[in-house]
Amino acid sequence: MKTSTGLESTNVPKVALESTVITHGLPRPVNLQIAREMEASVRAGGAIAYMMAVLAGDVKVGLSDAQLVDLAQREGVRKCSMRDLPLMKQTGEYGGTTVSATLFLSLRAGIPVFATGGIGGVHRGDMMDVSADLPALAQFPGTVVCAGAKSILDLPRTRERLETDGVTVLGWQCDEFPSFYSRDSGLEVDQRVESAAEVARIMQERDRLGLSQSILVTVPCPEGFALPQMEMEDAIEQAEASAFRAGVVGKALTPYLLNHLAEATKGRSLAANRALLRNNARVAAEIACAFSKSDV
Ligand code: PSU
Ligand code: MN
Repeated sequence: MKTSTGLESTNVPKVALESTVITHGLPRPVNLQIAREMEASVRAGGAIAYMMAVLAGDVKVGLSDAQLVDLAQREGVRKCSMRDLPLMKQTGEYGGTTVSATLFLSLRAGIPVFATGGIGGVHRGDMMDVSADLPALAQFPGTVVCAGAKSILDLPRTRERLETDGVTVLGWQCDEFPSFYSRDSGLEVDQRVESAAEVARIMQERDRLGLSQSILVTVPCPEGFALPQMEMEDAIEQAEASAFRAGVVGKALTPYLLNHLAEATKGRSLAANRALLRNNARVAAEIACAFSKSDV
């Protein structure tokens, strides 16, 4: 199949990578190192990595290392969600693409799987602050490999909303919906899966049925890096209170909270974030390989 970007969607395993996590979700200079590690994990898993981003107004499906370095170091990069996509050409801006934008762009490019850290969802405190990631997951049939939702969200409401929207939530060798830094949450997944082949079969069946929703493959943070849920809950509550006092809202909220958490955990949240991003990229590559074998 020829896709709209001209990329051949044959059975070469491909994995897209979300770039907002690089441009806005991680501090410098480690953001660049982690981006490279994610690409290396995808390659080690036998797939081609495509970092998705917008450079000077143009959508890019895969970046050269020089482009990646520039994006990771650049000031004033836009956090490019679905609503921002049609604006970028006009403004000529640089953008890190969020889960919603990456989902749309990767499917348009014929890439069926992408890896990220955590999806957006329903924010704590402000139930009207709902990420565009949720409607995008309901609308587009991708496969998103993540460690659950961002831990700073209202997880029960986010989980509920995924159910309402018909998004299939799989647990990668786990029974509970992971809570990003922590391996558990008390919330259930729809189905536990043990292997990439299982995920590939579920993707195929979704496509055969003509369903339009995404499949969310939730992968717990690797043991040894994961943090206790109780400790993170306390740290998140303090970060939320601090953001409220400082009047931080909207797109600025996630970067503010994540910085606060990294300080509160003396860098352990960042180490967990790094480990889970690498791991998610590897799992995504395994799934892409399994799916490409069945996708002829
Ligand atoms: N998870 C993180 N860091 C991030 C994000 C998620 O640990 O920076 C980004 C992702 O790109 C996600 C976006 O799609 O936050 C959602 O942002 P919002 O809540 O503003 O929709
Ligand atoms: Mn929001």
